[in-house]
Amino acid sequence: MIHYFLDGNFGGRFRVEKTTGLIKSNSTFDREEKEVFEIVVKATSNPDYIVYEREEEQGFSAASRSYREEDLSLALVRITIADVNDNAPMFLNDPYLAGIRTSTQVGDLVAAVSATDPDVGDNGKFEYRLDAIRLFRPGVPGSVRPVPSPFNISADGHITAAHLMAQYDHARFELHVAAKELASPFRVAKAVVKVRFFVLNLY
Ligand SMILES: [Ca+2]
Ligand SMILES: [Ca+2]
Repeated sequence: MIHYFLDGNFGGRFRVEKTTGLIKSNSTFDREEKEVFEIVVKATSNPDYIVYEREEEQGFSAASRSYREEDLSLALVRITIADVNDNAPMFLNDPYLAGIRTSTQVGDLVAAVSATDPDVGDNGKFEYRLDAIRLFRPGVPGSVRPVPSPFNISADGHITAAHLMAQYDHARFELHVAAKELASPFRVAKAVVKVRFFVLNLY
């Protein structure tokens, strides 16, 4: 009869069934915390085999310290934690402040926003969009939504002018930008970009 033991406990995240050799988990996992685990399983006819716990040491994992390739009673098992989409995108700044000139042309860069999502693959992908644009005119209470949109946002978060900006001189804008996940549950991160015109110093 063969008995199986984890050679080293490695934080107790896994256990092996002594008689079947099935490896089971003792805990929950988060790929963003640790993606790959290596454990060593010992097969022996000794039901009272004594396991010595090993810790990570000097850059060698506990598994690499107990595993010896020439010992055929030992198996090195590499366990990769699959990703779940458990992180929302996040903007690196909020709010963003941008200054433009009345001479700004169509296509000129106004601001660059950036978000991150630590998940991998589709779980880490998102798209930028402009949710709302508010235009504040000097001397006019409140704000209006300019139509058509005076700005565009690109796939890499670059906000560019879609109109000549001279018509908005002395006004200011608030752009509500979003980064929306491309995978379920499609979380949305939001940030505000405040756009003002540079004041020219005339001497
Ligand atoms: Ca995500
Ligand atoms: Ca994840």
